[in-house]
Amino acid sequence: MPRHPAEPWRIKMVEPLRTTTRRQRQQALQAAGYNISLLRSEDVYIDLYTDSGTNAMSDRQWAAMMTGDEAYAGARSFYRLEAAVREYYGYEHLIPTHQGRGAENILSRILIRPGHHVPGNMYFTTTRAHQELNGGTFHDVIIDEAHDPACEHPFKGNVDLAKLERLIDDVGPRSIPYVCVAATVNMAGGQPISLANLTRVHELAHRHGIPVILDAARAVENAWFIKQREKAWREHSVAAVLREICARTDGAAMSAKKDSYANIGGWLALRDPHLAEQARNLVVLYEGLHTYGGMAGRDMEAISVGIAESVQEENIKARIDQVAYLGQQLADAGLPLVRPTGGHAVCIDAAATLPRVPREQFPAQTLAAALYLDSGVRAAERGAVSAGRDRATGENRYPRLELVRLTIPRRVYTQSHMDLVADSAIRVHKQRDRLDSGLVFVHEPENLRFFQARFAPAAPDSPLAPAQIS
Ligand code: PM9
Repeated sequence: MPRHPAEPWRIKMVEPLRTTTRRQRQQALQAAGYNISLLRSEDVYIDLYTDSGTNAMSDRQWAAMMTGDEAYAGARSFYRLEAAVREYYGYEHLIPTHQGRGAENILSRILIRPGHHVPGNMYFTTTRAHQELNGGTFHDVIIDEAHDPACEHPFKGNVDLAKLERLIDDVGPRSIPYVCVAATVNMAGGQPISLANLTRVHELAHRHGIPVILDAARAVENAWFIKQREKAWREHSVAAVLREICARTDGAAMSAKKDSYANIGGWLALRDPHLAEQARNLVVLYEGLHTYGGMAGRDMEAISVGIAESVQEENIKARIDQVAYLGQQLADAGLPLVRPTGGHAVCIDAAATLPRVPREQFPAQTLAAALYLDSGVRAAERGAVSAGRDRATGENRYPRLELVRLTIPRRVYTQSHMDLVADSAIRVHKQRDRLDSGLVFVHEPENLRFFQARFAPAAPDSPLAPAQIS
């Protein structure tokens, strides 16, 4: 068993977990249409669906919430948040939003027009949805290595500059409203971008008058990887590296539900005062006043404190180490994973695990259902179901990465929970040959279908089918 460093916190309050029998899980899975997104959380034992809004807040955050200023206009809590974003991320203008996709909506509405092209280092579900809803076309300009789960490249989030340059030449800089850079890259398994690469992206984009917008949801995790893996930044603090990342961008969309340990909230930040003015004009339509943007004053307090905690080295180290601990156990047992282990999740290569399940029967959705059935551990599907359909052709998109994402909430689960997850994932892996068919849609929503879709086993003898479960 690998040794694991002690967490830099102790537990002050606990929430009981509910265990279930296999029969109860089978019933819950059926009721959820075989979609782990539709399970009731009370039927889940260890919830690794997401690290978004599921983090444990600190005593400092809870204390700050009591000081929330709930004034409709001009709340003190907004100005605290604005000061925290200026200090740690370095952006001048802050537009608060209810969560990340609120920021993406406003950003896409002010910058994207029909016929525009938006390059990015791999798509993200909500980000691309808003780009497309505003008439844009997303172009993946990430390095090829990011699409290869086994590749050990230390910065699989890097942009392929040749791909970006080719797109600029092909469509012209005037039809590219911005370059969208995620740090880390969620759909690649939480893989970081290097500062050297981001510097070149910024130079190339600015040479053509194109702004660079950061998806900052997990930029602190990215800063940690830069400090570990990029020699020039080894002696710098995570806080300093975070500032350097942001300095190479013109603004950021942020889901504060990730790095900042908050249960809800987000923001859009911009350097350009004219764009910020346009964003403020929209925030009052879609989110709330420009000094709360859909958040309560107490939420803004929790985020302000969370931002400062997020860059504390012992916190970020413990977070990444815990993810690596789980990853190491699965790697040692021979599970095919996205390598190296990323910042927020361990991702199992479901296409490699279940080679006999056709892609149109969704191997990752199938494997996630099997894992839940085994132990009550809920993972997330990050493959073809998440990728959705091409809006022009209506065809399913089949990304090369067909992943089951074991996403670790921050400061929530212990090493023993990770051991239990590893045992279950390994057990399911050992029985993988029994899964030779997958799932088919019985209900498919138009937008972000992975959240609310319903499925049925493709074959009556599937181990997931009711008759097969003892
Ligand atoms: N990410 C995740 O589980 C939450 C729901 S899945 C759509 O990974 C990035 C990189 C994210 C992200 C959410 C958002 C949207 C933007 N960018 O969920 O709206 O990982 O706060 O943020 C989820 P919100």
